[in-house]
Amino acid sequence: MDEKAIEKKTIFSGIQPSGELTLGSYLGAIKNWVELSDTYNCYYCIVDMHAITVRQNPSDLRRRTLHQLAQYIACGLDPMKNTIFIQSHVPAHAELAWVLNCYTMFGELSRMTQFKDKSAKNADNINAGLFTYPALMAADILLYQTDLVPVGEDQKQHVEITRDIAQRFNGVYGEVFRLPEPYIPKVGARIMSLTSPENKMSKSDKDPGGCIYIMQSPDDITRCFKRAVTDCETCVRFDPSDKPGVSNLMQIYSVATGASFGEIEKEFEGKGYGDFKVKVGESVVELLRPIREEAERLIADKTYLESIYKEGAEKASRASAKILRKVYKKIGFVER
Ligand code: AQP
Repeated sequence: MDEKAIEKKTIFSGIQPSGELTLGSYLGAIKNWVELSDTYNCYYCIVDMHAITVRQNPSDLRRRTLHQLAQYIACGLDPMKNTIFIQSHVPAHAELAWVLNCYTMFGELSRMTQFKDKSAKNADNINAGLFTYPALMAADILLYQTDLVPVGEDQKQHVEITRDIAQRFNGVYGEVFRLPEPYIPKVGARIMSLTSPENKMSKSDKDPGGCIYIMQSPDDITRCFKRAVTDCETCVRFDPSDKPGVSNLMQIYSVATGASFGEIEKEFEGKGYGDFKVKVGESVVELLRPIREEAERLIADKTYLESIYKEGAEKASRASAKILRKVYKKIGFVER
């Protein structure tokens, strides 16, 4: 690592391979990660251990994990500049998570929105991992002395509980962990489903029309946008509470083209939603085309992907070993 990298602030973020990456994963997370790569010392993880809080088919999970790595790189994350790795390859995550479990309160876990949402969706499998995942997430973040965690609006609560756990631990043992801050993008922070715009666009959504996937064909993308839910007016105006469907499409168009909401309203003044939806679809097709093509090329190159995730795991293991050793010493474990 060069000296400049040591001085840079640290960023950690991750995505679960719980489904194919969506336009929401790209605009709400990865696109911003790429922009942060030059300024920060970045750890970008594929959090496969989080994914198993919901039952996964093993071969799908393995395939999606590798595809996700290829898509990270295809989206512009340079493995030479960033540490890109698979969570289960760095055992320190599981080790610190167990310790932090013992500093996390039942009451605060019960208040987590994601636990409530996921246990409602998976009523037949409300397992302990689904409940205690915030301790694993806190471990992910705190292991690297992270300064900033780029997340979508919905994930802010996770950074808050991480800070609470870190503060509790520091309160007992002194300044061990750095307190991270959430870093939320202004636009793209919450991309909604195209068919039910009151819900977030989610990888594990059962409604295929609501989601746009990074690897989806241009024809499918165009079709999904043509069917996107709008409202009974014909006016393209940004108003998320009154016009959630149109506002979501405007947000997507804005991130895809760089146009402001004012410019978009002007562009579609007096035109119907038909034109608008076609234009948004076209912008997304062009945005995703180079990413899909590059990801397809990388997916075919298994040796390259293996070299990246092995090197990433080595770098992440080296970086996290120090803090784990310190934690074990502080709590009174005998040194190995
Ligand atoms: N629709 C979205 N809009 C903005 N940001 C989003 N993110 C995900 N969906 C959107 C951001 O991506 C990061 C990683 O998320 P994750 O995969 O670890 O978990 P998630 O938020 O639970 O994503 P999904 O797609 O909804 O997964 P499932 O369906 O498995 O629960 C986060 O920074 C998130 O904000």
